[in-house]
Amino acid sequence: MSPDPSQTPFARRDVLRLGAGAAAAVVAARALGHAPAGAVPAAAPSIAPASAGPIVKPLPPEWFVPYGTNAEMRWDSVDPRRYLTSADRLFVRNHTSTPAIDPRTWELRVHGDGLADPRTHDRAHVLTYRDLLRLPARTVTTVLECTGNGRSLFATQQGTPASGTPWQLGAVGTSRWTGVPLSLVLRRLELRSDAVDVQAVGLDAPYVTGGVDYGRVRRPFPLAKALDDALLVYALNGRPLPPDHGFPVRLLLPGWVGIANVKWLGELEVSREPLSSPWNTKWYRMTGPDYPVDSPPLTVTPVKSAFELAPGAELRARRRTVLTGRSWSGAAPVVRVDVSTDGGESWSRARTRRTHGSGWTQWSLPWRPRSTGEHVLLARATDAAGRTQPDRVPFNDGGYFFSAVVRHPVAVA
Ligand SMILES: Nc1nc2c(c(=O)[nH]1)N[C@H]1C(S)=C(S)[C@@H](COP(=O)(O)O)O[C@H]1N2
Ligand SMILES: [Mo]
Repeated sequence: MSPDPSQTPFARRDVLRLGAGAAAAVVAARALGHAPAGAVPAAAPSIAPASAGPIVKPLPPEWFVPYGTNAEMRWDSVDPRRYLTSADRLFVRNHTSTPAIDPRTWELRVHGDGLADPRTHDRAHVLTYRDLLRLPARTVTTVLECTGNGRSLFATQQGTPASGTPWQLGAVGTSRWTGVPLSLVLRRLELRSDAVDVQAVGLDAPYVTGGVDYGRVRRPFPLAKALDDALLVYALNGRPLPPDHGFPVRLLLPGWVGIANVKWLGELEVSREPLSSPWNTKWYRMTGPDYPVDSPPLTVTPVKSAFELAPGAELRARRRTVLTGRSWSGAAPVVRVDVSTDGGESWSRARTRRTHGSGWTQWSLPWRPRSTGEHVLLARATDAAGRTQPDRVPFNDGGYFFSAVVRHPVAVA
């Protein structure tokens, strides 16, 4: 059958045959029924969406530590009985502000010379929210973590502060994400065999810092990742994406640094040439005396661990407590966690629970502190790829990838 030029590759008759998942139907009903408060009605797609606010969702102080347009999850608020991070507890990292986007006018523009039928931005292939919801979907459980998670530990543990949001360890979560495989969309559009890169562009306001306008948040990634496990995500834990987490659609690159997961996705450029943006050249690369000038953009996240305790948490002497925490890695499931309750002198293997998908691994270790005073807890994880947490990590200017074993003080009384 010859292609009908009046039909987009995502025309109704085409996708009905494939059928839409039940999740998509529910999400569509919810999201299209209630456009977000403050949504721009019937705005022309080229008009920048209004800002809904730096962060829209409530940030109760018992769950979050706020930093302007960012907020991290408090580890002492994590319930050891719950594996998933709920949408209302997931950290937020906004370069600017959460935009209000109307799903009825939202579109994803796919263009570039890497497509078999190359298109400029103005003549892009257009995918609407409804188109997307009608395509076959996949759900994955995976970790989402900011590249700079743990940044403050460069100062507190290694004495070399790095500039940027002073995250402790809470810029991370594990959730279930539902969306359409990007491979499916790209294969329908048909690629040239020499296409190499895809650039994802967000619809939030251009990022201006230090008097320089860097344009919209955007970051390229290799086509191989796009065709592997990248998803165009529209649901978080079975519900429409919340505004702060990218409504109506975000990119998900499982196992990769937070910045790769572009929120409020509006555009994908597929190119025969390597693409770049300040988000893979200026930021989110290792720079500093210990790194070569041409160090590559950061992709897969390292192995890390956190206790489900506040720093300096108070514990009772001579009473059995169960220390709990979680460890994660962007490369492979965590297979082993060792915990020390005496500042690293001796170690015990923690009991680990089942890892779901590429999510984190929960662990526990009973402990009966014998003496009062300050104790230092440590947890060191190892993943199935054989990567483990070092005692120290070389400094980098951006304060990225603090994956050293964290010294977690507690007060025993
Ligand atoms: N469009 C857009 N996408 C973005 C960002 C942003 O500011 N704008 N922040 C990135 C960064 S640095 C991180 S860590 C994650 C955070 O995702 P979350 O806010 O849903 O937790 O989104 C990424 N995607
Ligand atoms: Mo991030």
